[in-house]
Amino acid sequence: MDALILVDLQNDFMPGGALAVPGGDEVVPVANALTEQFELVVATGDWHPPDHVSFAENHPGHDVGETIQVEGVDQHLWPVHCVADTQGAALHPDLNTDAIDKILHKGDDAKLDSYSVFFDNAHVRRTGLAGFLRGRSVEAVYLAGLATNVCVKASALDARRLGFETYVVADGCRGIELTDGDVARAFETMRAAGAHIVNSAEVLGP
Ligand code: VGL
Ligand code: ZN
Repeated sequence: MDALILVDLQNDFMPGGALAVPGGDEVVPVANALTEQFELVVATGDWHPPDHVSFAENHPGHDVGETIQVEGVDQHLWPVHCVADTQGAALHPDLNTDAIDKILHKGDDAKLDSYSVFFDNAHVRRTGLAGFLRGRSVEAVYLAGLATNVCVKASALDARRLGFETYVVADGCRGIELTDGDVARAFETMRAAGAHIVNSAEVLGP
């Protein structure tokens, strides 16, 4: 079976949100169209406590955009975003939630960041998604969402490591260029790891 994984289509990642991804809202109709092709649809959400390690404001003397070391792990510092149970963490209101079978929250441990939908960034805790998918005999995962070069990339690389056939729907993703070329490099890295980069038209068919 194939599963569609919609990564972090949350208000804070949309234009006007706390960690806006340019054009992030443009992928919502693509995501809705894709859901009709899949029997199993998972939507994930960043779900941080206020004292989360990824928030620059929790590291006095450090600013948004810096990368610091926390217990031996590189931590990029972001503005406060997707705080659990806030409007910013809610899924985009136009997303067709009736088509979603499971919502998975990640990044809910104050000390661990979790870009990937499968593991935290230090790879010490699983989210449980791999087991959930295997329990439903999923062999191929299709990823779309935000942000291409952060959570989508980390999820695609982990999906490959976990042995899933991995498809990334390019026009269903948008990224944040922290450095020029980040998004193009992310697609290259995912492709090099064995992920198939496809367009929604190929998935939706004629
Ligand atoms: C994300 C930055 C911080 C993402 C999550 O969903 O791509 N980006 N937390
Ligand atoms: Zn986050």
